[in-house]
Amino acid sequence: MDKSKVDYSVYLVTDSTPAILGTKDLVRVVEAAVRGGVSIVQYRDKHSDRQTAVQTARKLLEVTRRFGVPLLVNDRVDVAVEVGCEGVHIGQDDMAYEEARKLLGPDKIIGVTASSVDEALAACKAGADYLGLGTVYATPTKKDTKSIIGPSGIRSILQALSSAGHASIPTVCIGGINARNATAVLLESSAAPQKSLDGIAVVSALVAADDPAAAARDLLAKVVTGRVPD
Ligand code: TZP
Ligand code: MG
Repeated sequence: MDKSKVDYSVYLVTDSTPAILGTKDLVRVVEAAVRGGVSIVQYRDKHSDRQTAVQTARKLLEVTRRFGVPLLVNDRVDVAVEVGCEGVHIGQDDMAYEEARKLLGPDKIIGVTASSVDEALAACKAGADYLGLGTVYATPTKKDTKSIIGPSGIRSILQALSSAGHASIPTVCIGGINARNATAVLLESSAAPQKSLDGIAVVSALVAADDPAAAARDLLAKVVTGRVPD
């Protein structure tokens, strides 16, 4: 995989809790969502033990490889190393970027969460491959979320990235994004002509959907219309 060619348009972050997944099978949900147009998947699982996480990541990797989309693991760098997936996503309270890079090597994708201009610039300087910006809107999916920054907060970060010479780092936003608000969020977040978002990251809009393939198709259409060219 050439990490400079990753498509961040519709970024699926998984959740295995009954409140969001219901009684569905996670691997089937991911497969349907990827069929519908999801372009990158992050396996996020805050509850399973290591062995279960490794098993699940392997099953997801079998699906994502079949469709040629990258699989990242949230937080658990050791799990990503063990299964050999395409990379990780780390937050501000997780393993430091430098340590993750040492464990993963130069070719893997490391994404970093940023909620402020300072965090975004620091992640860029460290060498992050992409940024997850948010939280855009409060969401029941992540109750401990630090800062709700709205589309205007995203726009400030994009402006600062551009001014600091980091206009080319891919960015997605996360938090309360769904098919109803995706187009508006993309437009309102944009700091075009300097810098716009590359895509949207969602949990419940896909994982809780009755028809994840249709939901992914719908989100992709919204991204295609809402994304502002730089
Ligand atoms: N990080 C910030 S908000 C969030 C994460 C993982 C959860 C987003 O979930 P949803 O269901 O798309 O609002
Ligand atoms: Mg984390």
